[in-house]
Amino acid sequence: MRFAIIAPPVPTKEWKQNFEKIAPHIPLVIGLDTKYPEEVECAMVWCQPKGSLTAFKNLKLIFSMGAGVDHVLKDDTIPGHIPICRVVDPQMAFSMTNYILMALLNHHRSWYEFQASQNKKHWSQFEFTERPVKVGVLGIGYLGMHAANEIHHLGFPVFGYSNSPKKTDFPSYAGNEFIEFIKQINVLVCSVPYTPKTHGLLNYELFEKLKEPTYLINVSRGNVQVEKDIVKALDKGLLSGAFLDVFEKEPLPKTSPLWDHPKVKITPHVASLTYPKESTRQVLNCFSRLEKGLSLPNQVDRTKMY
Ligand code: OXD
Repeated sequence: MRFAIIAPPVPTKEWKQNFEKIAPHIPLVIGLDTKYPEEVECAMVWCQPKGSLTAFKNLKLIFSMGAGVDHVLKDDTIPGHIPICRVVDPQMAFSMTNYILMALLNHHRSWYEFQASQNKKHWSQFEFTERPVKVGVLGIGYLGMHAANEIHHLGFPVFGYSNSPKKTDFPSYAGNEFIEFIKQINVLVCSVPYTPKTHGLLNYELFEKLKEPTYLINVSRGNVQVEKDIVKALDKGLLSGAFLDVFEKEPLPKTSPLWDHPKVKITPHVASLTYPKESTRQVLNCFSRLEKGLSLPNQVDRTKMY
């Protein structure tokens, strides 16, 4: 029996080191170049090439090395009977929440304006006040809910939205209450999974329905946003700014107008990185439960795509 890591776009050295430390008895294959494909029973994946997993005829488990699973599911050759599980890690939630807080607080406390003053050696003591923020978290799954709770506990007004109703400590909306949700807010944090339903969700039509100029923070997936619509909405004042970690095409092409837009802040898909040690612990636990015929933690529902 072997495990494999199929993750062409990411460095795998740390994953390999952790795996070999935690499970020295299990041979690990990195990439697709193996003489023993039929021995691979578990594949840890991030953006595997389409069709690549079919070489592993005895594959029993697929484990997403990231919180999102769209990168796994876009490969429609994966046989339906193989369970897919994903990492759900409190440290990732901590990191994601801190990223969202960074974006939120920089906006709330006029950080960019103070920076501009500093560049001019200008003492702008009474020029910028705290911006009143009403934060909407679109997508209150594991990561979104963690962020929403922390922002709520800091004392900011928070509103949540999810597909199905959730029990929350703050007002939340579900299903066809979307318009009601976006009418409450002036900061929109997007943390939905990427599915056919969320494709292009952050578009001009939605921005036009916002009640107030809204600050957009997107930490979900680039294809949830329509970048030309974001630029248009910023220029028309429907959006007051955008703090973006994900893009329709990554790396963001040098020709993108987002790079130079004065109201846009960009980070290169780093809002929450996966921690190899905890992910390795989770994949080994999943596999051992599978072998014992037990239920699998954080198994993906392929019809919902999360
Ligand atoms: C993830 C990501 O899905 O980093 O974990 O985007």
